[in-house]
Amino acid sequence: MQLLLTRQGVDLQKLKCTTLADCIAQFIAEKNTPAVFQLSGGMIAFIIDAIGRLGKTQIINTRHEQAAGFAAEGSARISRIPGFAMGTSGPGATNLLTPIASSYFDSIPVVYITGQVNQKELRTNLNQRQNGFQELDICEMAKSITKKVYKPESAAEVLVALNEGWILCQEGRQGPVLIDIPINLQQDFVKYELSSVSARSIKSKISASEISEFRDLLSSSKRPLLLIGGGVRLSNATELLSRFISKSGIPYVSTLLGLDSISHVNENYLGFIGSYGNRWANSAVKQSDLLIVIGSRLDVRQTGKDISKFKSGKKIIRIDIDEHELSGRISSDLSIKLDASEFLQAAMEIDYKIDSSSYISRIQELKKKNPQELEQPSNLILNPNIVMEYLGELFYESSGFIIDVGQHQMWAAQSIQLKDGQRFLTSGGLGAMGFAIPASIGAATAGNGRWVAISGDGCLQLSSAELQTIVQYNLPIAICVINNGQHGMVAQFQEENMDGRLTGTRDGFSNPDFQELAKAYGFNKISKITRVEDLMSLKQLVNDGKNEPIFLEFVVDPRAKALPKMSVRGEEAT
Ligand SMILES: Cc1ncc(C[n+]2csc(CCOP(=O)(O)OP(=O)(O)O)c2C)c(N)n1
Ligand SMILES: [Mg+2]
Repeated sequence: MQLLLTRQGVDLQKLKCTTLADCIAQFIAEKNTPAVFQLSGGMIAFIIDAIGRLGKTQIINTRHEQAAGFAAEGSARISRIPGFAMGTSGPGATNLLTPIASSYFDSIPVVYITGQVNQKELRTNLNQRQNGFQELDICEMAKSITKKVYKPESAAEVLVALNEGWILCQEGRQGPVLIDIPINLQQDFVKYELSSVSARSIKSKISASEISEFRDLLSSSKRPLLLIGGGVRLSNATELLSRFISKSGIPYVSTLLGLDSISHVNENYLGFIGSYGNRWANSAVKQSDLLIVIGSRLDVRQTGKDISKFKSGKKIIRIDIDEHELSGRISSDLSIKLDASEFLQAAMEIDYKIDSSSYISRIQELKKKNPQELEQPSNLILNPNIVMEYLGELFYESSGFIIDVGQHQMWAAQSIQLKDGQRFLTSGGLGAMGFAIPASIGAATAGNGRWVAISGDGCLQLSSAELQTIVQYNLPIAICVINNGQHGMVAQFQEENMDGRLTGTRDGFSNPDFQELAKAYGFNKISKITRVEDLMSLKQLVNDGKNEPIFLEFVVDPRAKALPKMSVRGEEAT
């Protein structure tokens, strides 16, 4: 990238100069990101205008900056190209903080760009609260939830930040960067030429001693089990993993974020683990004598609070790209700091095959005896686990499911059987309500086919304005609202810990008429299901609305719970 800054008033055409805003637009266009997601505002308007004039990158206008950020995350997860989300200074920037945290915790590369007030308006005395209108130090606020924040002071520094930030968000453990650009710089004149810089490969190799220790642990194990986390998908190692599984014969279980890294239609798949995991999957972990954890940070939701119980009777091998995770709450017998695909490539070279059939059939037997839907009370009017199983079948041909946060999230993870390659996106580390609808907008912008957004009646109300975005861009998203008339997950927590008082979750909670809401936003394919017998009726509607927005509401029994649950009274986050 070459730079020539000039003063205003020169003949730009002659010098082949443009404004910095135009350079930013050009930079983004070269990166082929599926879209820029944004909500307008004066301090970002020059950049959005430049992107619009250039006409090479789609602009998706969301109804809230938080939605723009989640959409950029959804887009990045599907396209594997960093997403771009933008907002104006002040409230636009603070509205981006939640998705910034979400993409940080779930390691998704997103470039967030905020407009900032004119440099002349910036406060010089830090004891002064604010100088310019909507002036706010977003970099200071976002520092702890980004890989890096950039506060450029000149147009040249903006271009350096763009180039560096673009690379940084993708290398090593991925994550967001933030670039805060004062409005006066956006109008500076700059000469811009295509940059040839691309992401550096910082992958390392497994050492000979690590591989031999791994081999030794494997050969002395009778019941090895792979625990698959989100890192496998992030390192694009899903194919490699499935080859390693069939070559080695090792059975596997998955975390919430690992669910779409693995095949669900394989007898070696032993289910979804964790505090709301399938009973048989947690039993598989308990019975294993060697747990090989790939790309999972093993947080409390996965292990439960009692670490010694989780570790008991087994050796643990951990593979993670981030050494800070390896030295986190769960220590291991062998820890390998490596990208999952590098590890699996090395593992493929090992001559190893185990017959796990008796271990697998013991777990499959347990699954037959305790099917997921029987975890619920028997007299439910509409059992949510049955609804989820059915949604998996109904949307068998869809590109993926995007799930919100709450009981419905756990029911989906427990009961949807994903087809190979089908995606399952959810807000893992942050657990942010309101994620699913905007993230599905990003997914549908970046990937082909039908996308299914599963939201709760509580979560939907954090993002319902984005129904307009879905209809405006005619995105092929099927919204499935699981309506139990409450913030079910927190109500469950209250029932267990607060003698059944349901303040703010069922008491004092209300919903609009979702059918009328969908109609008002212009959905044409709308349906409401209250009985299990009516589920089949959706087939026709889904077929008829193949490429258009669909809105489905499932009224499930409020007595349904996210079960089984391993918990410690009052200490586990909902
Ligand atoms: C932004 C945000 N606020 C609060 C919470 C805490 N929380 C977790 S689940 C949940 C209830 C979600 O309600 P709903 O969407 O109806 O899902 P349900 O549990 O009923 O299936 C709440 C309030 C959160 N995770 N995120
Ligand atoms: Mg609910």
